[in-house]
Amino acid sequence: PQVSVDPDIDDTEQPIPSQPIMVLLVDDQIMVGEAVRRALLDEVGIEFHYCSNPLDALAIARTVQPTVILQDLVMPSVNGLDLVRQYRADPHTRNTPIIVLSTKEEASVKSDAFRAGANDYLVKLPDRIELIARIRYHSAAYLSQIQRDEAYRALRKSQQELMQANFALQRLTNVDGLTGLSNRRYFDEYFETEWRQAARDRQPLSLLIIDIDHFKQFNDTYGHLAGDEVLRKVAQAVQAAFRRPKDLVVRLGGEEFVVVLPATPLGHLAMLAQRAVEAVEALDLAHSSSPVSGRVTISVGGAGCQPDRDDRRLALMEAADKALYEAKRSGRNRAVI
Ligand code: GH3
Ligand code: MG
Ligand code: MG
Ligand code: MG
Repeated sequence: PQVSVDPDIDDTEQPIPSQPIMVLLVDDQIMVGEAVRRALLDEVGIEFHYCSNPLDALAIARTVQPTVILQDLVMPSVNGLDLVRQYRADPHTRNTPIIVLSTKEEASVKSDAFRAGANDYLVKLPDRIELIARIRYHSAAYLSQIQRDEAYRALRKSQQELMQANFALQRLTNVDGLTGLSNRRYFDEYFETEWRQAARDRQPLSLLIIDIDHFKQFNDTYGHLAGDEVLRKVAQAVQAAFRRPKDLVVRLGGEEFVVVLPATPLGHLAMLAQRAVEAVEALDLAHSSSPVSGRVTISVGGAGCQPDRDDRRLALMEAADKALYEAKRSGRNRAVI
């Protein structure tokens, strides 16, 4: 059955579980502490913490994690403004709303408090209604900011996971499982792209097709697993022989490989193909049933051209294939361009 999803239902509008408001009052006068405690006594959802020694304020703020700090300015041991600056510098209280509570009414003092990082300023002792309204207002703003931050982090995390999954999928789609080289699917894409780029840039494009010699006999002699190991080693050696960033080595299928060489003129091709032949010979892998040299060898066919129309692309493949056939026919373990 179809599950219908109502686009008008917005998850973000579901009721938010109410978190308790935590008030931390820092004031050296016990009487102020008592007055605020009494003011908040019957308030639902407000928890009150009081700190009379400003030297303990930062440590208490870190443990209590208040949703709002009520901060006195004039205290014997510490300047309240310095304390406000310290809350702001501390990662635990960097964004915690701070309401300064002070007997001072001068504009310049208020201005200093705001500049130090306070969010609000109340002259002591404010009336109960106003105090509670400000506490609720600042706490709600703070808590919903925290929720937005968490939702944002969750979003970022799922975006990252999606990107990783995408990356893994790309790999599965484009990479040959046995050798780790690019596969035929990716070759088709890359060859087409590079062909068009070369046509635009008026740059030559070359191809090498590589085939392991007498590989059927190798499997028959040493077994399929040993054959797989040879495929991996040959792939590695050929890959290592082509170092330019745009060179692409592909396992076309079976024991056949192709190398795409953008911006490579035909004149360089014989040398590059020979490099691959020698790299595989240098692996020195025994192949006793090979009539060529008793070692695993490859034959290489190469062709290059100046790309123009799209429909000539196949002709380049065919030319390289023909050259490979010629390399096989003339004795293997060699390159023909
Ligand atoms: P030639 O020198 O003319 O290329 O002879 P060849 O035996 O290499 O050519 P042929 O096309 O007759 O045989 C290719 C062999 O490659 C057949 C198959 O057993 C082997 N082969 C293809 N894919 C794999 C593979 O994934 N693993 C292993 N072990 N062998 C493979
Ligand atoms: Mg004081
Ligand atoms: Mg073959
Ligand atoms: Mg072969």
